[in-house]
Amino acid sequence: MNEASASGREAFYERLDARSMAPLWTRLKALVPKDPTPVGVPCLWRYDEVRPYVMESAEHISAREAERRVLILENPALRGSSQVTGTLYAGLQLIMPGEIAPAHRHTQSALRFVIEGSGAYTAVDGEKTLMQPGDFVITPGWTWHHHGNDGNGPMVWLDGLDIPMVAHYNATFREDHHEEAAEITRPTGDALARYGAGLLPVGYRAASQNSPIFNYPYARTREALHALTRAGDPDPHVGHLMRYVNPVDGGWAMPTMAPMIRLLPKGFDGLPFRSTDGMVFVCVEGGGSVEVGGERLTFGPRDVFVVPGWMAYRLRAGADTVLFSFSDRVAQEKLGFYREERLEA
Ligand code: 1HN
Repeated sequence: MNEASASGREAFYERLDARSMAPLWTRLKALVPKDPTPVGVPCLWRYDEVRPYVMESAEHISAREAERRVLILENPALRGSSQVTGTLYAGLQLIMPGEIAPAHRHTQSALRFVIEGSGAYTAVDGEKTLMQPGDFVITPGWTWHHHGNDGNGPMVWLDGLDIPMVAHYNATFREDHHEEAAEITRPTGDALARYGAGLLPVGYRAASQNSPIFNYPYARTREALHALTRAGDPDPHVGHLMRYVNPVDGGWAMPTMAPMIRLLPKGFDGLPFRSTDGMVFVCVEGGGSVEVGGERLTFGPRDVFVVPGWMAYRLRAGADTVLFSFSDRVAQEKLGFYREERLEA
């Protein structure tokens, strides 16, 4: 191309720009790359290191004043965004004895994974559930929820929310309840009894896309995981990997976030794996390492770590290790985006 036509092109682009138009051909490869560029970086919060900050937050603000006393876990490559991955939010929430985190509701779905303490409850849509370490708890979008601590020690859990996903669609709403604690209309344990025993009330019609079970107690989960280890070898890439299920339709427990839990037997030396969903992990028991992006992060109980989507990673376990995780996989699957790859060592 000669100089005259090059400058003619540039002039053309400028005339387009003035009309809020642009040539696709200068942007096409960036708009539609060959494969995903990972968003954010691998990172890890060691619980022993962050716990003092979580506890100190109680000296600075009450749950009432804060509404939710949470320290956001922000991906170091996405500072200021409140994002832990490109599509997910995570934080550590603290509730002290006698406190109530007031009732509200919002479009976003939340999940809780209990890290430390006992005696606190969350109330969701008229039912309270007591939370124990390792319990997985669901707060479906637009349900009234508040938390309280009737115990005598601090209670900490990991919050996972689909905030960036809802923000992407600009579909966020919130409402504060007129009372601090929303009305309780069902006995504690009702949902688990009705929906969590391999039974369903005859004629039951799902009211939402969330599982009607809103607390999956760790004691039951743990028993299931250990039964798997007696029945066969783990998957060489991902270990004994299970997902939390909605008993109504067999699908994922939540519509936007995909919660899973896995057991890696002592000595597990996983083959590399990658998937398009960025993952947030919590080590529940045991310990090991994740090799990702040329570094190795070691983790133990209560540590939280992140593997960005489409980065290959290898999991290793130095003891029988349980890992909880969540990602946007369920949304990606529904939209037809999800891909995974099992790689060679
Ligand atoms: C929220 O409602 C909770 O209910 C936790 O515990 C974290 C982060 C942003 C917006 C709402 C909760 C939240 C949140």
